[in-house]
Amino acid sequence: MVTSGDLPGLELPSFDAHSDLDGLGAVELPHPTQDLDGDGLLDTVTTGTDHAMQVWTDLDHDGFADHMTVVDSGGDYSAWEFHHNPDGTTAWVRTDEGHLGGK
Ligand SMILES: [Ca+2]
Ligand SMILES: [Ca+2]
Repeated sequence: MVTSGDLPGLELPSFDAHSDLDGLGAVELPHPTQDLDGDGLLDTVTTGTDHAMQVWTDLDHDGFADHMTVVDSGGDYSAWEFHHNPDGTTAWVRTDEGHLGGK
């Protein structure tokens, strides 16, 4: 089990479901610890605080996160994708947001 305190070299800012990732830029995932899609290659790092948990996934294994999902302790969530624009710029784009069911 990996906690946020056990991620050497990974200094990701802490986000909640209402954070705006504008200007964040590429997020390096040098040491993925989980295999989210089950292809046998580690691709995902989970970080978090008492208030929110972030799941960063590097789907194409280039060492940089392509997706981020954040769920805060109140059940609100948002999902982001890292886009490479034709003009060479990059941006995080929110693809989903909402509230998890349950309590
Ligand atoms: Ca994988
Ligand atoms: Ca990637």
